[in-house]
Amino acid sequence: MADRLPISAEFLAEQNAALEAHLRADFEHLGAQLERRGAAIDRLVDRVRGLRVAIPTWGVGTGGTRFARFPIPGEPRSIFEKLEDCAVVQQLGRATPTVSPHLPWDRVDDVDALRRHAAALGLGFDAVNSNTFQDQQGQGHSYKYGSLAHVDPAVRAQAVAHNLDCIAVGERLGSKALTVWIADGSNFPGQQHFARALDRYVDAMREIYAKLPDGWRLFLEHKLYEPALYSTVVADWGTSYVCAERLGPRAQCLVDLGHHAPTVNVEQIVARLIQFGKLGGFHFNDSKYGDDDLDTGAVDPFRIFLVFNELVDAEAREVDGFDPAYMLDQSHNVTDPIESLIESAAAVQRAFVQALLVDRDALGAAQEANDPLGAAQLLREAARTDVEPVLRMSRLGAGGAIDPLAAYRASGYRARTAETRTAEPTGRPGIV
Ligand code: PSV
Ligand code: MN
Repeated sequence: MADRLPISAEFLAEQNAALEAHLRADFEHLGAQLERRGAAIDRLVDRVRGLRVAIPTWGVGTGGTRFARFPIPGEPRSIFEKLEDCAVVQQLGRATPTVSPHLPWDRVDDVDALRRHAAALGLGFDAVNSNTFQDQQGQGHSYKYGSLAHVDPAVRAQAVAHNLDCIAVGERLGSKALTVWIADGSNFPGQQHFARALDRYVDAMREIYAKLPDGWRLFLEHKLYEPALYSTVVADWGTSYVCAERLGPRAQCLVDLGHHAPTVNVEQIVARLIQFGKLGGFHFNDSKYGDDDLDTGAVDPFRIFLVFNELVDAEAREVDGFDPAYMLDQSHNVTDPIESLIESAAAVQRAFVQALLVDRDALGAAQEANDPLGAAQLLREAARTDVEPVLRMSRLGAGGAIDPLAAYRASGYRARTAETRTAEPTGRPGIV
């Protein structure tokens, strides 16, 4: 149980007391409106309370671009401090009880101490992310020309060993999945043999898959480009799907919303992966141009609503084995990351509740009757419903803040960490 939450319970109660009467009035009003549409508001509160989205440990540090990084005073210097910031997001927002660690960025000597530290802050661990896109100090071989798909078997062996180490650490942390994203690819036409590179990747992944502990899943994260700028080995969901299929039932595809060509229909990809039993999970973020890693829902909230429309549809149809893991993956270059993560977690919850409001029988009927506008209208009606009172009531009931962003700003948390976290960070999160 959490025994050292970063924000005091008294402060939180004061903040909520100032907002509760208005919330109750708004909630009652929305409840009456939704009732006319056949939806029970209390049920929506229960549903949103059951939704969990993991925070990426690297997301609590200020990110950067390849031009510069602008650190903020008080940002975390170690994984222990990162967890404290994650705990603030969870304490106020109550949607993010787990963190997704990245190794070796989060490597510590005493893994059990890390797990205890997290538990004391009310946090657990979600999927572990491996990192074979950077060279680490003392490493025998370079990843400059790739990792799991490298032409040299010694480099592949090193990358496999790193992934197995991630599993070993993850087991001690209580994780149940490994997410593998490789930067392997090429910058020049002809540089890499497309088929051989993919074969090498699958063979290396087989070695990792073979060592998955019971109850674990292996998530394959595809990405169209960057840092490789001509081709990447696992470029798209189709490649990811075929690889996951070859590996076996516990290998599934992870969809990072920013890892596609700008015009790709991501919600259809999600639907396809669900249909083929291969949707493992998400890295949520938003983008305008590429892998921008902007806050979830910041640019195009309708897109994440459409993704959740597919997820809720799958759940309603009780699709066999449907159990996606929800995680954020964002880079915060101009904001306090805690604020961005609070808002992004709320954006995920909002899209979920709005998708729950879609009248699925009516949608099915409109589809069968060839009524395009009627079908689109059903989605729009759900997406433009202001479900904020549902999110707020859910947080209040779960011990969080009615308005987590306002509570965070009033708490003075960052000013406090600026006083105590004075030395330079020992490591820094990646910027990819
Ligand atoms: C790659 O762009 C990615 O989305 C992968 O998930 C990495 O693990 C993460 O970003 C961290 O930089
Ligand atoms: Mn990602």
